[in-house]
Amino acid sequence: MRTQVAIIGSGPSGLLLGRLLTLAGIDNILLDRVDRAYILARVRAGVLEQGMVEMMREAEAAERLDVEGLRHAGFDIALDGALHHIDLKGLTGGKQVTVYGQTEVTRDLMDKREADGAPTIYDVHHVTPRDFGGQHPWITYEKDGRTHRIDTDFVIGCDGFHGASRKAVPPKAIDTFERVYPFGWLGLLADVPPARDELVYGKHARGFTLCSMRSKTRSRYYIQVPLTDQAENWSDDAFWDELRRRLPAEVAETVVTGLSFEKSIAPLRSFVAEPMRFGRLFLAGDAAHIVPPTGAKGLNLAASDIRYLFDGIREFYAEKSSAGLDAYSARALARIWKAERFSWWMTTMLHTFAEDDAFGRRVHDAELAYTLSSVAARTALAENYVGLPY
Ligand code: RFL
Ligand code: PHB
Repeated sequence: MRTQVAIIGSGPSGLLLGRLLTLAGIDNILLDRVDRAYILARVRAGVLEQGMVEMMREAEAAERLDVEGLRHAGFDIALDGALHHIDLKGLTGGKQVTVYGQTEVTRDLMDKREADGAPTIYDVHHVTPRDFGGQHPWITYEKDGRTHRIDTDFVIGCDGFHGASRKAVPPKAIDTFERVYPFGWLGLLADVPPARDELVYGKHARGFTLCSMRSKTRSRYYIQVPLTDQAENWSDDAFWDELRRRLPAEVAETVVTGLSFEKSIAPLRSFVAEPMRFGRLFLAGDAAHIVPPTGAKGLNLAASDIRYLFDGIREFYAEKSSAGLDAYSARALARIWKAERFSWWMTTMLHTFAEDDAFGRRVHDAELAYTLSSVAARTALAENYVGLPY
């Protein structure tokens, strides 16, 4: 088999790139180690920056997003029993975010891909990029007990943090930077109306909370838990009680409880791999970087990577120039590191750290108190939250 671009991973990064390439007349194959239903069962991001929304429009996949996405002009931070409003729109000169689940983004892009007749090969094993240091890379993978080969111009690793692409790079060619946080987020999804119209990020002595949503009838809540906790040991009742205990009374009173249909614990991690290009192998999205979810940046960073990468690939075929591809890693990393900083900052400011001494606790509290009290600090928060320019 031969294709112009072989993409490993059919998450949002791979699907978005695939769709843009198909629209540009560049043929591509997507490979994933699991199947469509499994990918669509993963519950992840919920907040889209305007740049991501515009990428979906460019991909001609935003019909449903434009109708069902909820535009949010701000959010609240809960502290010491009170709510403090962050007026995103007012502080950024009119910018907003859109609440629309990653699952729906993925479904919309998969549906377009199927309508395009563009190939996706699911349930593949042992995907291995080969000879990407030269001009003629190829991939091998196993499916149904047989080994297959794809010859290609480029291999794109969109296979997430645990994928095979980054691991195919010789360790001495790659630098990694990592911070693992000493807690996780227990998330719950339920078909109940959200507590409020906007998101609430809460800091409390018992730990962080987040009140989010997927729609006007579906809520997504998170609470900070120790990494030693297991989701199956948290009953719905225990979750709702703990959530309400950490929220100001005016929010706790409006939390509508109900049966959960998803409950899981996500660890929090910051991670960057540099560079993001190795000859004709390119990394994008979670394959190259991870942020803790506090700043809602992971999916949005995947979108900016795909912006730079797609422009580079298109330029390569249309103008026979590799300038965009040569610049890809540096352009992407410049934006990634700013989002890494912001996500780390939001995380340290809003969570409780068991190992903090009294000085550390006071400084974290002062960081938040300052942010809430200063227009300059709230403007910096808002500017980062809505998304820095591409
Ligand atoms: P994905 O989504 O992990 O997709 C990778 C795909 O690659 C496949 N794969 C392989 N295929 C073949 N061979 C292999 N060896 C393979 N290994 C893996 C996988 O099956 C999968 O289909 O990466 P991608 O496309 O880069 O997308 C990144 C986003 O998923 C991620 O950054 C966000 O979900 C992060 N995130 C959030 N981001 C936001 O922008 N806003 C948010 O509000 C937000 N909230 C979140 C989040 C992530 C969370 N979790 C669970 C980590 C909330 C949570 C709780
Ligand atoms: C979500 O709705 O899943 C969500 C929203 C905002 C975040 C993280 C996750 O910062």
